[in-house]
Amino acid sequence: MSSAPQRYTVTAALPYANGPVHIGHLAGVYIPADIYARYLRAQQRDVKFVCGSDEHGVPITIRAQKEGVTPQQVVDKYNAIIRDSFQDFGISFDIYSRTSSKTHAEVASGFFRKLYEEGKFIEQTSQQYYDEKADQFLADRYIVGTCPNCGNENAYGDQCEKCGTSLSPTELINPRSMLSGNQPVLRETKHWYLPLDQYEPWLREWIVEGHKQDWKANVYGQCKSWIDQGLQPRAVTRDLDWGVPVPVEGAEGKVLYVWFDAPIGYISATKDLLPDTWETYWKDQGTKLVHFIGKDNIVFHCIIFPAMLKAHGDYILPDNVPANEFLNLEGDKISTSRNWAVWLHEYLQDFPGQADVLRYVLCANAPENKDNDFTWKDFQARNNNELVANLGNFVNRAVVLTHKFFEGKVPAAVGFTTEDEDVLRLLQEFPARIGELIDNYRFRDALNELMNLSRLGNKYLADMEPWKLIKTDAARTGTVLHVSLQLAASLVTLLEPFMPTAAARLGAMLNTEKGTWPQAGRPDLLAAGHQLAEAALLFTKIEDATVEAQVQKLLDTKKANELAAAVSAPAKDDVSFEQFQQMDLRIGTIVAAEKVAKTKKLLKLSVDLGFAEPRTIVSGIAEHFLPEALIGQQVQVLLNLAPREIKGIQSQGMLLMAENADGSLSLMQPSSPVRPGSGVA
Ligand code: B3M
Ligand code: ZN
Repeated sequence: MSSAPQRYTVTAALPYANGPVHIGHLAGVYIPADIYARYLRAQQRDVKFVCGSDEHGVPITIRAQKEGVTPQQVVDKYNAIIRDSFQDFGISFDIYSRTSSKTHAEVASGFFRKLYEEGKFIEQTSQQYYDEKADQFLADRYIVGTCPNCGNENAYGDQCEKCGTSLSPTELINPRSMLSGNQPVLRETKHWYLPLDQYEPWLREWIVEGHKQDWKANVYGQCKSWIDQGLQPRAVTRDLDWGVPVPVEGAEGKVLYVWFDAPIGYISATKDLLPDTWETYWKDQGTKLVHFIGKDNIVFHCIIFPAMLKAHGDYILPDNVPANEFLNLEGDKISTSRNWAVWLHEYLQDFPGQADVLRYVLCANAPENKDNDFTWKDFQARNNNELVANLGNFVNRAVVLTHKFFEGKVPAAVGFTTEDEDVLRLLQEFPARIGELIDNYRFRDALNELMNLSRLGNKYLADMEPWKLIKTDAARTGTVLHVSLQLAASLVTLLEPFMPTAAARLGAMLNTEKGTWPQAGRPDLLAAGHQLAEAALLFTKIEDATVEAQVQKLLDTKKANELAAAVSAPAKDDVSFEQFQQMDLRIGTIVAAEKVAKTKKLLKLSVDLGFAEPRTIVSGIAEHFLPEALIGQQVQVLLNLAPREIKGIQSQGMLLMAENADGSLSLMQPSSPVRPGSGVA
């Protein structure tokens, strides 16, 4: 791009107000979007950063049903939680709106009506799934079944979350209702469709030919494969009672499809923010529109919403949609239903005041081009080795030494050596280099460059050794600290998009404010004689015990999930009392145990059952118990199981074990020892 756009509209996906937000949301969408918006502001560009809660659709009504409350109560509750989390993590929206707002209802129905009146929809009556027990049509997520593409048994009626394919309910194999679990029936209903097939040639030209170079490969690839598969008309209305009512005659009981109204939410949020001038941010060709989203939203933002905007005719189109891939947690897919997540509000309870550390780690490890894994070990290592040992250490040394040797006043520079000049020259290159990476949505690389600046500072201090130099040359020491403090002052501005709180604290320490992006990198940001404030640590070390507690929390979650998932095996057929009495159940004491050679699972046991000789029993428990740990233990035995030969050994009976959900085994023992051979009845 040759010249900068006149203004920017930056959007971040509207989170469903059906649950709190977690690190996956932050890493995928909100941190990159926030870095971008803050950077543009530092460049003094005209930018509006808009977001809000997505409060319609089946995700909300299903949650309400689960919690036994109304949809309105659900969205009120989670909108507040989400809004607070974003604020606590410094996500600097110019507005955080809600799709339940009055403005949104007007904008969304106005949008629909215009398309309706201009004949841009097709009206179609079709057979759709209906739950006769619940007396309701089953839209989108009310219907689950097997994905025809990947075999996932819990694919939704609108999308398979496993493979990302967008589906229509009738494509599901073995469909079942989320409301009753029943198999639904087909019933006739009328809906309005956006004929995406008609937009296919245009989409091909706009994306496949027009954005091959500048859209991320993961985004471009998904779009191309969509278009190559051929686009179908897509219903934009639903039989539901929660949402924006369809504003035309004969549409009673129908609402706009949530994916029709939600992206319009970006427009209504802008209108809420700027009632008089919002249109320039959506209709003026000088505006650059950028959508930050996760990869599961690509089709909606790159194909469907642009087709809606195009059909409408008045709007600009997204210039870029820098979608991220997914962040996993400790090797497993993040999942709300399995509680496999680090929730933002919980993180802040455990790490108060450390939002920036998470911002840093999630950006440094962002799933920009492929799925990535968050681990607590990596979190700790990045904090301790990068934030504390590199960035924190550099600014701390510069400020502390200035206090120690120069009463906290920036010393004057008295003649630069080539080393000083090199550092100052390199410093001046950083803003443009970091900025270019951000302009190209390469936030990880940009952050790494930023850290290179403090690495440069650390190396300079280590080479110059001002703590030694002071003994022989105070003036030269002053120059070294002068140079170091210029680097630190630049960091106030350059750090701000990534870690706004740390940047503000650094600014307070240096008694200076952040400047504009182009000003950063100047070698004279702090004048000689400028008084610094007290030194304070920007970051603190995270101890092993702290992250181990987080890992333990996840292990507990895993255990709880396994137990919850374990359903008791169905009961077997009845037996008569006589049949039961035929079984000779006894308590025995294990007197010898050894592994059966060349097997993994088998132990050969000698069990004292009160007879003259112990009985030999072969049991498949070698993976669960050490032989020596079994000796002396009492166990329950089925004595009269017909003898069998196992690996050449006569086994005369069977040990009875309790089997846990996770497959582990426990011995069945009397609560106090009994005489070997005692009967069980
Ligand atoms: N609420 C889906 C999601 O939270 C959806 C995004 C809407 S963006 C217009 O992933
Ligand atoms: Zn699938």
